[in-house]
Amino acid sequence: MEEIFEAILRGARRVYGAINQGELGYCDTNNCSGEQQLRLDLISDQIWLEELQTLPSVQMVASEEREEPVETGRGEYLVAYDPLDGSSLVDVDLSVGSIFGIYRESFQGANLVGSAYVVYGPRIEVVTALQGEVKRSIVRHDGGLIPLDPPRLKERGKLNAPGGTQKGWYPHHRELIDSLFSEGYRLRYSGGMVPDLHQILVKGGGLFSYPGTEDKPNGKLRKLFEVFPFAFIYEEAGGEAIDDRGRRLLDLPCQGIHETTPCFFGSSYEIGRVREFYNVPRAE
Ligand code: P6P
Repeated sequence: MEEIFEAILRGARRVYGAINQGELGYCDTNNCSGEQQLRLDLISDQIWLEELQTLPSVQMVASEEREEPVETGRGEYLVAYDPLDGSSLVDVDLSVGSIFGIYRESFQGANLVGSAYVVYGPRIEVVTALQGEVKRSIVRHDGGLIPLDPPRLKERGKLNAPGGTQKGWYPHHRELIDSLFSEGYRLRYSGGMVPDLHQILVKGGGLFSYPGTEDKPNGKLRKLFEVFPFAFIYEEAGGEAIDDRGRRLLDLPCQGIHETTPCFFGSSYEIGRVREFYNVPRAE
């Protein structure tokens, strides 16, 4: 597993270099979720494939930007990644990220054994998680690491990151979001999943939600590349991560590698509020 995290550190600096190449524009292709691809999406994807495919511990990689997984060898791990999440925010110089889920045997939430994400912002930060351990570091431009305190979610926080097109929110979801604001929560939503979830994690708590909506009942965020890796990190940091039926996200089955799910990540108080407004009490 260590060699995978080392590859992520190497790739992070290469992707950051690509981000700073200038305006690269759009391709005339779409990804499997029907989103038009930026040249930066494909460049980042290629960087991650190059960094991961030669690792002896990896047998297969799957990318949000590729239809099918790529067999790379006979190693123990399968790596699913979102090469540059929120890439459409680069042209307005907002923070973006890369997300990694490390699986054993198959691409299923229950088989996730490690996660990591990179935030490309005023600095490059990397957060990695194994069972029982979350680490956070600044990546220096010379490749050195500056360790930071591990993030830990308190019982409840102050931040509310409500995703999804509000026009399509179900009434009970709107009531949930409004109830948090009426309790004084502050809006923190950039449209970039990685910085938005990183902010709540580092500031100690709150709620990030990307619900099912009338136009997208299964939500937008992808299980393998985005949802499962962050669910693992939030749980290891003392929080919770559930879907709109109150199920633990990491328990959800995954039939297709591009499947999406409604998702809620947060401190236990806020997840309790989700259960209340969605009428999905915690299983006894
Ligand atoms: P919306 C970026 O495209 C992304 O996949 C996530 O990073 C982000 O949380 C979400 O979409 C934003 O979606 O519908 O709020 O613009």
